[in-house]
Amino acid sequence: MGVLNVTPDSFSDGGRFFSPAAAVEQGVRMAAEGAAFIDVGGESTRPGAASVDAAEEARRVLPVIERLRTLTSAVICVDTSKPEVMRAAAAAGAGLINDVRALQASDALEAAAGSGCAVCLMHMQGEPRTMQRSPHYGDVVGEIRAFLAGRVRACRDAGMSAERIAVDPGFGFGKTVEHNLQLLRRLPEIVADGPPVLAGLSRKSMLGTLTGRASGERLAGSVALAVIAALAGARIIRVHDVAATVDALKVVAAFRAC
Ligand code: 9MG
Repeated sequence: MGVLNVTPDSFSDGGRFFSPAAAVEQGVRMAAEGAAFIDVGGESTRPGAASVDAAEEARRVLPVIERLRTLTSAVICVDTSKPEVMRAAAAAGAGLINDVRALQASDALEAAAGSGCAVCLMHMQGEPRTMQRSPHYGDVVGEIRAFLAGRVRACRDAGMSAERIAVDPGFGFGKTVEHNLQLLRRLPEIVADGPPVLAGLSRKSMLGTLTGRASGERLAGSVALAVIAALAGARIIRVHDVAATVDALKVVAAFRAC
């Protein structure tokens, strides 16, 4: 899954793809590099980012989704928590709703269920603005598994078939580096719960801690984390650097097949 931030302020590529033309070009490039999904977001979820209303978010993402839908065969995803944006994005051709709030906003579950889209339900402790202040868990893996199971149940109760649902432990969303590493090591337990698992680790701040590198210099670390996540059973890897990750995942696939 290629990351396409149509925002002025995302943590690693803020502003680069803010114009629709630049965003579409980048989406087409990522699809050509092998991305099966393009995740289009109009509001940054980095700690401290400004919030955006639904009308502005829709204004940013809808033209990009509509255009990419006609130019690539990749599934176009909308990265949003807002029901209005979910409905409009589905009408514009999005096939997957990626919600870092796991459809907990008012009316989001109904909007997603009625859209016909697949969904990705992510775990987050707290809210983006404050989530990294003092994340705390008794048992990080157990708590996240229980949360995701509850959200999958809510989606099933709202009428979604199991094939429409993926889950994501939410690396970096209200987690310390130690939490992230524990989640990665014990990812097979989350995979064993059933729904396909998405892992988003690309360029995240844990790599700053582990390597000392700035966000634009984290390619090697991001690919290493993608390989670990894939070997642990993650089915979708959300990344900024598609070409390098696809090469690495081809190696993983060959290794697993032999
Ligand atoms: C929008 N977004 C930013 N990071 C993410 C992650 O790790 N997973 C998912 N599903 N979405 C994310």
